[in-house]
Amino acid sequence: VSGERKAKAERMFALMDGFQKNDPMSLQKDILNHVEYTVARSRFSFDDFEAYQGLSHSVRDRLIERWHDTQLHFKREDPKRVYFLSLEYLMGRSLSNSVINLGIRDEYAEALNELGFELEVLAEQEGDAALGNGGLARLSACQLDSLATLDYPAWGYGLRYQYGLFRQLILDGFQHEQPDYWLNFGNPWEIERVHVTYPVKFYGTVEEELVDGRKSRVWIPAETVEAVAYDNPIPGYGTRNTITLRLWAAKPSDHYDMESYNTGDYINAVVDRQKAETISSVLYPDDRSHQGKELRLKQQYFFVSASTQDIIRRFKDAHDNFDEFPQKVALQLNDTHPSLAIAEIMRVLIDEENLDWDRAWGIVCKIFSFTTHTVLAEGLEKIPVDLLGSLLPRHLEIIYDINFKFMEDLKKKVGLDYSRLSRMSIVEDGAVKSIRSANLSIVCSHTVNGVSKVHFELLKTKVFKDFYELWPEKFQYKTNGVTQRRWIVVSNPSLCDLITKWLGTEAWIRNVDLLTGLREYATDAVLQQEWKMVRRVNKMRLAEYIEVLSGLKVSLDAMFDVQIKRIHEYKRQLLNILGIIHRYDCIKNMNESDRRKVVPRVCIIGGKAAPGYEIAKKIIKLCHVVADKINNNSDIGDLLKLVFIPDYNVSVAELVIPGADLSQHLSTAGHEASGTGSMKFLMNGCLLLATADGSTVEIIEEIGSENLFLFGAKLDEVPTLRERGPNMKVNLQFARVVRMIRDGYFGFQDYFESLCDTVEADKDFYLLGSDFGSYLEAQAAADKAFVDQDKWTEMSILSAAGSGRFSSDRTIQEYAEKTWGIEACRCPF
Ligand code: Z2T
Repeated sequence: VSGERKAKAERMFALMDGFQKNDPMSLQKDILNHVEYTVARSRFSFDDFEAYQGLSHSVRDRLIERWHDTQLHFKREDPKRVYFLSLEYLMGRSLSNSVINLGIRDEYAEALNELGFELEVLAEQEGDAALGNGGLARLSACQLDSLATLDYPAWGYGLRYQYGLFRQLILDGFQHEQPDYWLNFGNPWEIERVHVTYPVKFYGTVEEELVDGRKSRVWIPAETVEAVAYDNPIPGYGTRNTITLRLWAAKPSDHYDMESYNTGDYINAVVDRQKAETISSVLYPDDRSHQGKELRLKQQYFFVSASTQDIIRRFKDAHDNFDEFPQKVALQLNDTHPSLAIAEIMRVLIDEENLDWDRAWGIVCKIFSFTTHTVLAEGLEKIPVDLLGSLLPRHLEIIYDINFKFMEDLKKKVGLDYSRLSRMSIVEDGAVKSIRSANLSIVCSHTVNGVSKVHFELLKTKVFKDFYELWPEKFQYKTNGVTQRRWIVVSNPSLCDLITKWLGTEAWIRNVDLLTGLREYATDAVLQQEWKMVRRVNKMRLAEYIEVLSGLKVSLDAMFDVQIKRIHEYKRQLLNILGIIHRYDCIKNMNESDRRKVVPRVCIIGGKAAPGYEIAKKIIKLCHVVADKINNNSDIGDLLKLVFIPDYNVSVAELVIPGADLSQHLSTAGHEASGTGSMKFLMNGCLLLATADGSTVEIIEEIGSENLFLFGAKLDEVPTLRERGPNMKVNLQFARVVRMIRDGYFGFQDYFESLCDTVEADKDFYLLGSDFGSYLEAQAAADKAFVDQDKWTEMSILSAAGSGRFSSDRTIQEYAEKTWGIEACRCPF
């Protein structure tokens, strides 16, 4: 048999042309073939979108080739693997990133030119894959890029939502949500795996049964849904390694509810079956707190069950003793969203693989690591016990058992300190009895990671204080990072070329620490000149975008001042807008000679509000009414403009970030766990105006406080400022701008009342009032610095030069070494 198989393999190999060729001529042929046969358009007549389709299929072929080789290599080597479990990924577009990571961008660009197309133009045809909300989801995408680039044997698992994050439509200044049915135009970057499917079960009961003379608990589920795998190849840069992001879609199961077929109600039975697909149909658009929704819980378990079945199947392909599981498998929980995986692995090991509790528990405790992304209490997930008990009765039992044993252990260690015991319990006995996902994750993981130094301090002293005191060795942090491939090479090609030219090497694209080499040229007049040119061209692109969006013409000499991120009270977009109103008010009251000294600004704000978050939606409307007032005032002219960029997403970020002079990161100290937007701006040489929160504290360690504009209350001042209550010395300027809104200066007087209430002296939880003075000072310092363009450029160069530590390559390497215990497994060329 083996001789026969070998002969067959040789015959197959002979039929292959060898590897795909990447010279421009072969690429052209290939693109045209895909236009003709895959897209089924005539090669003599196709438009930009069809050209994009042909092109992306040709790129896809090249991805698949490397992906096969990588997967085969992993299989042969059988290294310890890491499985990254995340309910959200914000991948954005794939075309440019893929051709760059494959190392054939120039070849494709040349091939397309001869066909009369431009790579950059075709890349714009692609829609964003927006299967996530914000920072957490984009972080997952950056980390996949680093996992592939650093040759780690890694898999990403996620859900293939049919509707990604809603599109934001602004009508009359109000946010409206539109469904993002992103698969409408096809998705060339995924490979449907019709044979990689797993049944996922729900509901039913748990019964006591005798199995081999032993009493055991058996779950008898009532409903089955099928999970189908869609594989998305993730290419590394400067390596052949191409890893997998496997996304699950829900399909009706073949064994679904056979009974109703015999009752004669065929049509309704089919319609009912189809409901299975709703599980993976839509992404929840709240970036914090999803509380107690059955569909959400179903999504989480559907995801967890399919992924763990796949992981266990892969393990069993090569091993038959589960005690080896921890040597071969690391499971990373991206926040608590996939934390049901803990109970699921326990259940499979005990109920299906017949391990006893202690052996199963010993394994589970060695494989899970958990990263938490928030400091806000409302960000901590809770699952109502009633809901869990009805959807997953056996899992609830297992979680109760874990908790029982944990509580018994804890009593031995801390005694009968009931308030502590109840704080640490996995089960919360409140008005609604519920499971605390974070407690479950901490108890069952070997490592708990924070996402920045500040976040780590807060975890130890506040959020998870009790747990830290019990298990200090479990707690670590890995400062977040972003991938320089997407955030410089893809999105800012001219800066990329400039950096390569001055460093004399492209090596920084894989080793971003080399960027420090720019420091010695920070005052070099030639570099400064070239740096300014690159920045100006990027500002021009952004200005064109703004004009197309809003009809507004903005001056390239103005400072482009940007705040883009999800809209949240703690992120304080309101502080930004109040600052803009103040600036407007000042300019209006100036005499001619003072006006000449004003540094012109274009203020740019963008971001989505969760659909049910009323205050956030009011902030968006406020931004629009203020913009109307300012932009249409001839007294103000080019001195101040305000633009709201609608439908902020990854591809908009790629355009906006390279064109920003100044970016704002205004969270009240102690509220932004990390913040990764600031890192992208930093890499692109944009200066930051920020509070001492999250990642900013570590950015200062790298570039020095003289190279950014820091303001606001410090972490340790926040509690006292809050306790002090109504501030007696309310900042007069602050009171004045809030009053302007209250008095109806911008219209919509009643509508903004509740928004203004949130910052009244006795309610101002996020301390806008107390930080306002210091905010204005920082803004004035930024104005002053901008006047000296050479100095500004030096600061800009030093920002980019100091951004190396904020590469996700560094983050992932730390995870691999200190948390997962995995090693690189590089596919030979
Ligand atoms: C999210 O994007 C973040 C935290 C969450 O906590 C949820 C979501 Cl959707 C549950 C963000 C943090 O706010 C941000 O500071 C951090 O940089 C990012 O995660 C990645 O760690």
